Amino acid sequence: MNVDHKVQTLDEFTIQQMRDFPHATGELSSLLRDIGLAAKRVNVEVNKAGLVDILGDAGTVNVQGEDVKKLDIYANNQFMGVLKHGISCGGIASEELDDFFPFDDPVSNNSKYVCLFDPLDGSGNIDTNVSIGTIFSVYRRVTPKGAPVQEIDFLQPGRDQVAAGYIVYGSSTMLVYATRRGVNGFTLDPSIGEFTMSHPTIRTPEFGRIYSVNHGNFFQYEEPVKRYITNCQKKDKTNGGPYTQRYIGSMVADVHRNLIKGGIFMYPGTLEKPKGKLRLLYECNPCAFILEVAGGKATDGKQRILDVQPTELHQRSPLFIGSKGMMEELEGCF
Ligand code: P6P
Repeated sequence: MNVDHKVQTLDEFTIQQMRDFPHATGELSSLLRDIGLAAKRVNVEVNKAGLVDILGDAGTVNVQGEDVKKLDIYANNQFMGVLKHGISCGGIASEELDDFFPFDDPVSNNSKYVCLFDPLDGSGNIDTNVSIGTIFSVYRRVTPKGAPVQEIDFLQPGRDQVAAGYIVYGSSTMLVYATRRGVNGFTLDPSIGEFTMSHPTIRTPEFGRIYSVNHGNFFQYEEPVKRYITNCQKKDKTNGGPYTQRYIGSMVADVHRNLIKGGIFMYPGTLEKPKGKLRLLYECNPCAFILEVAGGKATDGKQRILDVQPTELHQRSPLFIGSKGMMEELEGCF
């Protein structure tokens, strides 16, 4: 009797990954299932856009000085809740929290991992029904177990991530995550309420024809960036083009499209904001980890994103990320 399912759910896949590792404790698998559960709860509220009074401004401002939408808070609390009551995470850092949050209970203090989140990236798009997303990053704690996690557990370079992923709440809801073993994508199947494997072993094309950048800042970018963007505009059939410019204004949606189709996403620094807008720890690092595992590249314009040594939880970084060949063309402009 064949009892193997053709299409694995996220839970089945994470358990299979654990079975493949004899020494696995199951903590990472459990943590990823917790994230999948919180994502399903957030998805229900995101899909109710406009139908409930959960949308709109929450009347508060987060550490970034941005108006916080109620869904930001809801999403933050969902991810915090499942991890605090799980067995795998000692504490989290989040775009919606001024400081890191140690769970500080006997089970959590003996857990192996810490998580960082952007609970709802692109939240400025919530009220106009544009795709938004959650981004997450997982590290082993570096401080001794048995006591609450400390800030140093969160200030690790991105190359030390154990896993990273995102959920994109779009025309369908997808969870994509990477470990060193590969990048896999799971699409939420509403008929069974489970994320099911839809994009196994994702590899990003070495070249694409999509470049994503906010042209409104063009004259504020440094010369090499302007040179690369101009080169993109000059592409035609004779030199690997023509390119098309696609920019949703929701990083998860832009990065996901380019991961699948090939392309480059850029959020450069500007004269006014040399470090750009995106957050290193819970936006740049997880996306960079995913792209590198999928065969792409990610830099801050000067160095590999994953090699940057963080000094602050909410520090910003310029970000250039995408297909290897396109990233090398960009690097040739510096
Ligand atoms: P701009 C959303 O607020 C976000 O953090 C990313 O998701 C998105 O890529 C970027 O900002 C858009 O910023 O300045 O181009 O509107």
